Amino acid sequence: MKRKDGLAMKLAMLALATALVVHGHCAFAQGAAPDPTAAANGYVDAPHNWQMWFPAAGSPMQARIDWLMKYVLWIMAGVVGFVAILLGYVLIRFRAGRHPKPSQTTHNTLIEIIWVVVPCIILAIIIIPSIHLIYYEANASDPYMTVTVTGHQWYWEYKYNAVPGLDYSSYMIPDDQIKPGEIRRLSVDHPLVLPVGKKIRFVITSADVLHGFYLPSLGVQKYAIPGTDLTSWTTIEKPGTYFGQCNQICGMDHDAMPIEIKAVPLKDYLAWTKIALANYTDNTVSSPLSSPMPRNQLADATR
Ligand SMILES: [Cu+2]
Repeated sequence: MKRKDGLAMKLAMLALATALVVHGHCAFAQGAAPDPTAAANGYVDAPHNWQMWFPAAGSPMQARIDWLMKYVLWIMAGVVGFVAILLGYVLIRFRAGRHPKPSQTTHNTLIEIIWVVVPCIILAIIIIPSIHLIYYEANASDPYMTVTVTGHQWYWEYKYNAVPGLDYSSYMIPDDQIKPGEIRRLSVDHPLVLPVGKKIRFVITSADVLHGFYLPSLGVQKYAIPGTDLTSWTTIEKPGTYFGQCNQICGMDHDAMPIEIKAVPLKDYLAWTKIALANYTDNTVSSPLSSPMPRNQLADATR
């Protein structure tokens, strides 16, 4: 009996010690350095079911693109509506039953002047804001920072030109490893982290085939072409998580190379670069989460 008590006491002490260690470990984990990209978790920009328009603009570029799209759309709706009304009027008013003997008129100088001048005016009011936007988009000068984006089959590589050695790969998280808070087929293991309120230039290229670097809510869409650098830029207005996708068919896993951006305040971005430099140097990050061909494995597993 006494021996049993001793054993029970020892077990109780072991349990207490284990609990203290586990608690201590948790306390340590909680007390660990805060995630510098946490500020991006409040606002999430992702596509949703039955989405009809562009996503909410996250940059001045996309706000202008959105405005121009709607401006041209309403002009177009006016032209289509006007032509439909004219056609309807002609069909009813001049139908054979009502007009058995057709008019032989072939010229009307006033109408001919109108149908030349009015379309010219419509083209002018479309082309002026369009050219403004093209020049605005093309001006990638004086950025705060430049990121070289390289498309690979099938992942993206991000190189921070101003932070020597910061160059890493970003892979989609496979469907079976998605955790709460992540979005299936959009979330990645290592997102692109950028500061808000700063002009960011992207130099976009490819290591193998054509890819497309497309960020719908930030107004960026450029081909990634092997051997060629194309330039685009954006300024992200508020912290958040922004998603994009490769939009140039690039092979079997074209849909498995999404783009995830964590936009954070400048001080958080600078804190993140230090952590990233210690962990993501010289593109040595090969994802522990996925191989470059997750679909292949899936196909093998289900065969
Ligand atoms: Cu691609």
